[in-house]
Amino acid sequence: MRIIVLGAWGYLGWPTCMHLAARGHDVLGVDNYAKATWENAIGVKPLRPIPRMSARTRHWHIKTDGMPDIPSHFMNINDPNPDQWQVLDEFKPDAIVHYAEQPSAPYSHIGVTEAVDTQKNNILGTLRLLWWLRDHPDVHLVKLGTMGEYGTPNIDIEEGWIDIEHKGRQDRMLYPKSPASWYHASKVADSVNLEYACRCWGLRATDLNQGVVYGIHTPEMELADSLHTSFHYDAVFGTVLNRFIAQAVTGHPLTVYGNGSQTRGYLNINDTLQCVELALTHPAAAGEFRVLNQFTEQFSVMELANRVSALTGAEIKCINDPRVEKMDHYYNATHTGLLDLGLKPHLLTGEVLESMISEVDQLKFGIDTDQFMPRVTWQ
Ligand code: USQ
Repeated sequence: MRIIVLGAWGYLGWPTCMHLAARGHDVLGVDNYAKATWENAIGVKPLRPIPRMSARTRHWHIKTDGMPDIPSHFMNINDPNPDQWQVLDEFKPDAIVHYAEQPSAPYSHIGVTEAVDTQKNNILGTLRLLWWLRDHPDVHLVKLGTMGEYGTPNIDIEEGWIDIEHKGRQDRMLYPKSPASWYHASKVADSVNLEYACRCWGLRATDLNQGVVYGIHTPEMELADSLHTSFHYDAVFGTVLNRFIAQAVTGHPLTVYGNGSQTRGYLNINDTLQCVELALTHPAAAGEFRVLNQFTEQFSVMELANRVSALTGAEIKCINDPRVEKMDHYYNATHTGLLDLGLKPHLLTGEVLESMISEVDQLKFGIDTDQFMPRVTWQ
């Protein structure tokens, strides 16, 4: 297939480019390095410096033999210049994987500038992409959504749609949303716009409502050290398990927010790659807005902390929750769609945790422990 990856420089974007190229697909990686601007603005860095796309492309070419190259292109999808979309016209993609969004809930709560920036970047960038797709309705859009769109309702979470009976009448409607941050609210708006574009213009789209991702390593990174992806452990861009591991190897207490009973869906970064590939190779039908809940296991934050602590001896510290989120809540989310398409989950075994701990341990002298405590609050 011919596939464009938007947001190709990111934590998931670059491993996705490599995963797809290694399987023989022709990939074009697109990014505008906005993430670097957001990182600089708040003074955080990934654990290892991340080469620009041109360097990655070169290293990939040198290290792989017979695999397709990964060309890259600089583009801000939220730029109003209509001419820039010509690159997409010329590439003639079968599908577009869309990761090109501000990915952090805490970032969107720093202040009004960051909240507006997040919603503008995410919602309007996606809207411009939908207008390009309007003229290319056969191109399948695989868009990264989030489980945090649903919040933590006191009923089971379905995959995007729910059958409702109300006053004796029935309908199939989008599952009600209750976002957990301004960032999650931007993803809700994206989903509404995607569904409308499929209904109105007959587009084909898959919304992958992803849980919290963990992991640092994918098989393609074994080809060369320079092919690694970004790993954040700070309180803004780091996700919880990645942070706990960085805290454990530096002797910092594990920062459990509140009593740690908040439960979420989680998945290994390697399963993100598998899920995206499954969505690409089993496209949504014309006019279909397909939603797949993309996670493999549910954990409470305290369960994760206990597991990291059991392997490392790290202290667990419950601190005031900087977010507005429920404790001791019901959580049961359906996630059968991707399993039905053939997903073979990599579960969070002791072995997987140990290998993550050992990889981060080797890099521990680069960790800035001042970045562990949360400084952004929701209220
Ligand atoms: N948490 C702690 N201690 C920490 C960090 C987080 O207890 O040091 C808790 C949070 O309060 C939250 C949970 O861990 O309840 C998950 O937080 P997170 O920062 O790992 O993830 P979140 O902010 O929810 O966002 C991440 C990604 C986002 C993606 C989302 C999937 O950054 O891009 O959309 O996971 S989900 O959470 O399912 O919405």
